[in-house]
Amino acid sequence: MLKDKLQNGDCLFGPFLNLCHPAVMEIAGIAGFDFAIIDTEHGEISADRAVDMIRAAKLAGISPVVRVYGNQPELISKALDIGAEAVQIPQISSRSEAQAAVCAAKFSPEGCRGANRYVRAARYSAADKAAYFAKANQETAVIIQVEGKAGMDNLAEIITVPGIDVLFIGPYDLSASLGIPGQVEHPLIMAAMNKTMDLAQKAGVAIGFFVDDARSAVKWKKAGVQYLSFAADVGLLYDAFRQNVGIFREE
Ligand code: 3PY
Ligand code: MG
Repeated sequence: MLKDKLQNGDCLFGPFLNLCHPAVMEIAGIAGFDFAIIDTEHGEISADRAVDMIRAAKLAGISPVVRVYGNQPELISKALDIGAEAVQIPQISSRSEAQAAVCAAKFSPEGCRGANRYVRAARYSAADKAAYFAKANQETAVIIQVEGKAGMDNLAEIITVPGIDVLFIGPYDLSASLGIPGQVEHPLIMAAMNKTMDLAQKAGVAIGFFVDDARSAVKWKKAGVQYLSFAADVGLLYDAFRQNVGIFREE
């Protein structure tokens, strides 16, 4: 499970998936990624398609993460009910928003996640009744995305919310919020990352970061970032297509 690996101190690497086919998830697993993020925020994927990608992930030995499209309890519980090992919540800008996200991801007494055991995550009721709810709280991870100026200003309070497994910085939205859209290598973004690393280290929370290329992922791995989200299936496919078309046209 993704959460065990994070707790072991492993550094995890995985792409966003915007294409809604289980084979894409399988290929990501076969290629050796640790996790893949099914992107229902920006991709074309809905929960009814995500579930087959989660099934494929389990077969291919890769951890399925679902990025929901908003900090809404029904989206968060649905992602976990269909079997995501982690839920990733975008655009968190205050302590109370982070608390609401964690609450929606945890069953009582730690949170307020809607309780239902006739779901895939509870093996459609085959899981032990009492054990399922406690186990789900322990095993599933909550990844909070801070990606705006307000969130950055409130980072010291956000990071102390109990139940956050990864504090993830979204450099693209952050760059847009800082008035430098797309300049993800800008010193302001690097300063935000350094601030996050300092605070996260003190709070004992793992950090996540998005990178467009594998070399940057290596750089952040060496700096101690534990959850590296790398590009997206569509961009990686485009790069491979383009590179091969280039080889063909040059001859
Ligand atoms: C961002 O950079 O804004 C993200 O959400 C990562 O894809
Ligand atoms: Mg974003």
